Amino acid sequence: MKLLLINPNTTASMTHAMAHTARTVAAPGTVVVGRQPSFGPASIESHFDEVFAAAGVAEQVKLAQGEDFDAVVIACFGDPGLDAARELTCAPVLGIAEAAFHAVSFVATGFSVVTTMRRTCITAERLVQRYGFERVCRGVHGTDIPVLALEDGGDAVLAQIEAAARAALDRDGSGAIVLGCGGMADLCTVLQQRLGVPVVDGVSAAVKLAEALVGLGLKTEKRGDYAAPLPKRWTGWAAPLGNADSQGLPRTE
Ligand code: 2AL
Repeated sequence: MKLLLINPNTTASMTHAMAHTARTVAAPGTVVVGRQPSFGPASIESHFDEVFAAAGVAEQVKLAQGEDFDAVVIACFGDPGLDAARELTCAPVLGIAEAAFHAVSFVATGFSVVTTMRRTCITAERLVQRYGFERVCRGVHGTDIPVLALEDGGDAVLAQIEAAARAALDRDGSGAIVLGCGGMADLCTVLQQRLGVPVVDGVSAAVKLAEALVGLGLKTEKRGDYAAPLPKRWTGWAAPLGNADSQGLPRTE
């Protein structure tokens, strides 16, 4: 199967790192293509960042129409543009927060999220509510590590996340950790070894769940609100997004 992994921020090195993690867990027959929006913020750490990231995700899903992707993964923990992406394709679309919450609830009755900037905790808390995981999520914890500091953060960043995870497990009385940023994907294995509890990276979880959904032959429904958006005139810099053929939209690999 062919899987489109969209990094909603515009940092190409982070796209490559997450695509690498995705390929590590993917089944032998799964081809992972990593892309990011042609515009928008280098990292997503505010509501303002997030609205443009959501538009960038929609841009890339629209641009990929006709490429026959079997599944799409939105690899930012705020799941920006998830519903819009589902309108634009029949393939299953998974956000990494949603995928991580589902995966961890199979192996623990209570989990804690460890994320980046404290100001982004509200985004994860709202997603917990939106997806109905309030009874399983025992807490969301910020570390105030900027998203881009995760790249080449080395032992100091790893140690900070490990310490935050240990504190979260104690304080929340939870049995598992969810990593609250796509940029933490490559830390999952070592953290699981060190902490001795299940540690879920949403990128890996989303890839494996996407493979399962494709294996089940499930596609995004088109009878209801996930039907394609109605054609209409668009203006300004976003005008190409309104074109049926997506002309004028740059693809960024
Ligand atoms: C994220 C993420 O996963 N990627 C990004 O740029 N911002 N979310 C987060 N909570 O740090």
